[in-house]
Amino acid sequence: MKLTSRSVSLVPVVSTVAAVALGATLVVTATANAATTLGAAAAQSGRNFGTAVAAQKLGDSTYVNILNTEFNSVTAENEMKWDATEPNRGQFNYTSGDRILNHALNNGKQVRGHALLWHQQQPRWAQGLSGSDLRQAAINHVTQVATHYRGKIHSWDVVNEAFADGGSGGRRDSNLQRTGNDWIEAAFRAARAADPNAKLCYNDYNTDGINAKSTGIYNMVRDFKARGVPIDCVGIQSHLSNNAPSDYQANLQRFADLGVDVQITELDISGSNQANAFGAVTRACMAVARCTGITVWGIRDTDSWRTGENPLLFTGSGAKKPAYNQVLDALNAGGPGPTTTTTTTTTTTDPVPPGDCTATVSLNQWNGGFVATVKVTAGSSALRGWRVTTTLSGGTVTGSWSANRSGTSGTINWTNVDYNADVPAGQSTEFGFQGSGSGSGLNPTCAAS
Ligand code: 9MR
Repeated sequence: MKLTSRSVSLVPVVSTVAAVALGATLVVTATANAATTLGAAAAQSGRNFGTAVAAQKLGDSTYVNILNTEFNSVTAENEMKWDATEPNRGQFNYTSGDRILNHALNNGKQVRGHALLWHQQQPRWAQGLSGSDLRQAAINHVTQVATHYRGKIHSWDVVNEAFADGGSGGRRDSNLQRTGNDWIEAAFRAARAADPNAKLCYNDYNTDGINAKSTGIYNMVRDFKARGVPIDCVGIQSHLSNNAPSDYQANLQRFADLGVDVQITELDISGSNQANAFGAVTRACMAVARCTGITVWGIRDTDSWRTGENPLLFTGSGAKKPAYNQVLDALNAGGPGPTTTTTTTTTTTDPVPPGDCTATVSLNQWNGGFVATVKVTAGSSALRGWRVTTTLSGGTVTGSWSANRSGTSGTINWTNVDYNADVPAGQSTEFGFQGSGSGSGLNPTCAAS
């Protein structure tokens, strides 16, 4: 017998470790301990503290020193956006995004991916598209970029800023919105299929308190959870002036209560009350067990997009500001950490004859295109390879992931790739594909191979 378990990152100071039994949940309680950097202080409760990073600043030694010392998470400020990663349709450029990613990973930091779909910073070619052509291009973009970064991104902002400001609580008009209200869930399904281990977030601004916009998003997340649309986290950007709203913590908590993580994703605060406000925001996150991290939107005041407002934690010359000390103290004061869980799975190394399997499909169809996610589930014994057959009545497959395929229309055979051949008894793996036209009639069947 061999035991396999998913890796789990434990907080450095552990006071209580519950006994672990097969199939049990490991609950780790963290005790706060005075740490001297933001990242280390946040890590005491299992959280991260990150910053937005601009690739062109990675040659600036003051910048890089602070980055490497203080932060344990990194978000690319612009380099993973649509205009940067797909400047021409179907031609991808990951040079700057990879530079940030590699710097982060080589220095032991997590990476937040930002942002797969957004109405801003679209390449010119996408701005000129509409309808099913745009939908197809957008879903392909999600699939390609999430596949490129597969396994390396902690959390993706899958969709950014899709809700309207003001009192409507509804969606913002945009070329993406005009492809149909289901564009957000189509994006989340495609992202999940392309990178099953990344946490998938919806990210927005002016959502810091309980207001019409944040309530619109809250209702969408509740609906997604109810219908099984894959969503793991909500990003509250938190571009603030002087104060967080008084119901900031309550707003974080109501999202957490839906069963998603909450992340503060783009924090910056202008005004004379800046230091206190930074402290208050940090304490609010620490008080919400599922508030798993805080990212500030730049390192020094001179790095900020809010020119002249000095809304960050370090001065232009790299000195720590009073706001820095408030944040550090709040992180060190602790709070309920995110509950750390691990799932322990038993497999056997004994030779097992190939078992039966079943395949089910989840189809996301819109006018002119579709994304299909196929779940392959092993029967009473493990699979050592599998083959799924689908039949498309009319559509054409234009892209696929996590499986080899025999063709693009009619009856298609799909076989495992190297990393998903082995499926333990009773467990599942997924592959997916997108296409133009109708995805109806797929009727997947599965056989061990
Ligand atoms: O900080 C980013 C700035 O360098 C870009 O010019 C700008 C383009 O729209 O985007 C800024 O970052 C935004 C982020 O991607 C999404 N939320 C709002 C941020 C500030 O505008």
